[in-house]
Amino acid sequence: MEPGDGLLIVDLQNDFCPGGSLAVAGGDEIVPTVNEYARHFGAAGLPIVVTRDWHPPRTRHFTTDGGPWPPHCVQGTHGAEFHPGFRMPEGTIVASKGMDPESDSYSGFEAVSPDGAAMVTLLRGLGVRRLFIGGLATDYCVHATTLSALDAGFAVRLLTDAIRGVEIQPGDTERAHAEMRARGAVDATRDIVLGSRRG
Ligand code: VGL
Repeated sequence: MEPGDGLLIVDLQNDFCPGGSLAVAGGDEIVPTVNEYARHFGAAGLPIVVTRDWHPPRTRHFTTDGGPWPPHCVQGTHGAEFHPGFRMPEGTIVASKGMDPESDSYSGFEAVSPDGAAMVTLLRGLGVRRLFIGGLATDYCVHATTLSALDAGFAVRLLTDAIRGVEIQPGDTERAHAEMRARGAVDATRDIVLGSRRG
């Protein structure tokens, strides 16, 4: 970790964890590892941004309006809250996406900060050049976010011990992972990223 690094955690919300309406198997298992990354980035004074899916009750994203997914992460509901074990250091910025009822908004780069800044503007303003990405789900929002980050010119480290896939079709997660790698994302784990700072 060095100046220019930033942490981006995607959609670590109740509805994507076991018991939620669009649960990712083992989605909650990444929470302690995500917390460890967040603690280290926070202690190093490096930026931390978290996205949340933040849908209106009616959106073409939901099966109830002809879309692909059961209703999830509806604004103001328990399912839209972050996993209760997720510890966000002071200064963490929450960016919201999925408010447009006409758009799926898988990518965290469609999210906006509380003061309305687009993700790319926000990250550049924070001085981020290399983005460490974790969260849910590997084969949807993490995948889309990673490809957007690469397209926008950020170097990407994919935190493979802090992501999980939905795996609607067998192999989705591995295919997504392979594409992210092929496009330039580099796998990283706790030992590599935090190795020199543990203890
Ligand atoms: C997601 C499916 C539908 C995600 C969001 O966060 O990966 N997946 N909406």
